Amino acid sequence: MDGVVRIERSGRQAVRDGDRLVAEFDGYVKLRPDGERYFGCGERTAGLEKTRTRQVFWNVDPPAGHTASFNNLYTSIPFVLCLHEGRAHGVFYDHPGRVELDLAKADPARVTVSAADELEVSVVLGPTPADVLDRYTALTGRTPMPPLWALGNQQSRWSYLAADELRSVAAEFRARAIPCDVLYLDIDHMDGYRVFTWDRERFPDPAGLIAELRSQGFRVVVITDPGVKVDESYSLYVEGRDRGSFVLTRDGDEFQNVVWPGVCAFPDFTDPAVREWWGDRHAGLVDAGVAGVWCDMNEPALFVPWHSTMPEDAVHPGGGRARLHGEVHNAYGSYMAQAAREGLARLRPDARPFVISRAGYAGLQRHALQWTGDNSSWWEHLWMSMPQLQNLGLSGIAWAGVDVGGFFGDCDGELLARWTEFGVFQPFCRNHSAMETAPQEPWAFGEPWESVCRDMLALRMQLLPYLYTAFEACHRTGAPILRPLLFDHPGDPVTYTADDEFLVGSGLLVAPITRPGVEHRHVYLPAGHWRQFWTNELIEGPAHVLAHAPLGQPAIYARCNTPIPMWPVLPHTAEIPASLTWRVFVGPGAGSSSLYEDAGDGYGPSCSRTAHVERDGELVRFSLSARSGAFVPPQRETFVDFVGLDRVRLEENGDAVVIERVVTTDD
Ligand code: MIG
Repeated sequence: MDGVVRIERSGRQAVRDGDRLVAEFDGYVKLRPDGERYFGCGERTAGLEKTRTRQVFWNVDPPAGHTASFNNLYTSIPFVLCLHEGRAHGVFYDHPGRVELDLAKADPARVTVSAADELEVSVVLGPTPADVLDRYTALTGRTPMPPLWALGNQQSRWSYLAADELRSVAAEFRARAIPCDVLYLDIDHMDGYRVFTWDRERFPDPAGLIAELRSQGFRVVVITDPGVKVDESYSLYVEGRDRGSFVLTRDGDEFQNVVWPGVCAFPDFTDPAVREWWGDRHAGLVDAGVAGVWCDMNEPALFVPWHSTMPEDAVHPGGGRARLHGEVHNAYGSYMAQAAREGLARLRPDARPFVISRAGYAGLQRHALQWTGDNSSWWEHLWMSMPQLQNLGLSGIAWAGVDVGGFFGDCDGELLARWTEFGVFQPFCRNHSAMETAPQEPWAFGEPWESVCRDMLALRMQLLPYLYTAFEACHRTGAPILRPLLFDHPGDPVTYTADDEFLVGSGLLVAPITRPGVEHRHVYLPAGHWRQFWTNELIEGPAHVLAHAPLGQPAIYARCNTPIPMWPVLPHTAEIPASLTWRVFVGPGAGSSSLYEDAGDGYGPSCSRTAHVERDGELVRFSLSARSGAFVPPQRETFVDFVGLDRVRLEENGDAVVIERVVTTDD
């Protein structure tokens, strides 16, 4: 593949990009030039930078309370983004079994890899991080375009226990005017935890309930687990056994272990025929109107011993080429997500599938979004979410999010409010919490916290055209949506450690507060002109600033002259916005951004436009290119909001428009 260079198992090898030396290898040992720095490595609890660390790639369901000392969690993406003298390249250590990397920890001059079985090592050329991600996702797969509703706010709980409880959660969102698009049903909606079934006492009429919620603008997503209850009266088990669809022990018996339903068998998702069977078994959920599925426990997680996974000598018959579990372990979760996605695509061909997965391997982004599992309602975990998502984004998993408010432990009002200030900028924005913890819906702690959550979720709704456009760019080029500053500023080493702030697209920089009782924090603004989102204060980067971020006004900075397309606040995404506003933070120089639109689901036509802003002395010129593409957005008013100056209604019909304004302020 273009721009991807395979490394040989032995011998000296120099990787070049034209005349430039990119990397040198001695077999699979990467020779580290002085000053080279490492990032990526997927889902990690510690900071952004991975230089001089050891990384383990082996999917587990880790014990509660992930700390910085945890290494491997639920997914494994053995991909390293390397930066040296402002230029980037990637190294992909492709093997779905256990992989360990020593990123110049043992020896500052070497990066070494160990893996039990054959692996393929490839260098992905840059020279920018954007080039690397483009090539890496061309190799491992792109994030599909999500349905628009999946960008809306989502609410979950382990568990909403009955139909009426779900109805009342839905009613609270609408009564309190807090935007929400999606509600979740966790494992208690099932009959004795049997996947693809319903507990008919708690949910007597799933289709009726889902239709009713749909009429109020909610979609319903349900959980699925890989463990299939061993039960002669459960058709999924009997079918799977009779078809030989389950993983075996080394002696050829059905491999069994305990999960939620009791003793279970586990589908061999490495077998395409098993994936097809499993995918088709989503028919009942689809018929009931379920909008998407949530694949949990797919490391796979087992209860005996507690928090263990499948033994490495379990056998995946694989539909022909049998493999030991140890050889394919990290891919098990991806294969389950693939089965779900392909099943949903077959069952509902006109809709974009929605699959969320906890476990997976490099390339998971083709099949599912990833949420980062069981975090805790701790300030430390709010902080941790930032590098975690930034590293996932640098590893191809751009569509991701952590449980807003934290999963384990009791959240409180201030933590939820601050977490929501951060959470609305996640590509996947879902509040979820564990059984027996304090309720954590946006209104759970009363005022002033509820209003902060409402305002922030309203801001997310306003930003959806901007976010959707970033998703489309990601889908096309692999560019992360929530990204570290270094993605856009690789020549600035200060950004390499700035992991408690991040960019959303390239137009917005967000620096959340992650400590209680604190209203100020340090923010680094890289080169360029920035404006404080709430006060419009102009700051020229690079600069270290002390941001004042009282509750409800998190530190957000807009890159000047990068117009942000915004909607009015809607209760959910099925409502048609009556207007589109280009919010322009005017500053010296020029800039541009774009707007991508389509029907929000399906595979029909799309359209896009580019907005360009230029400041020329006292004049600021805003120009919008003609609409290109066949999609025609619904009738609406268009405004240009020159923040701090003037809000103008734009007469336009899809043709190119230019407007000019005189800037009266000094800055
Ligand atoms: O053993 O389905 O990470 O989000 O609520 C726990 C119950 C199983 C773990 C998931 C979590 C979910 C929970 N699950």
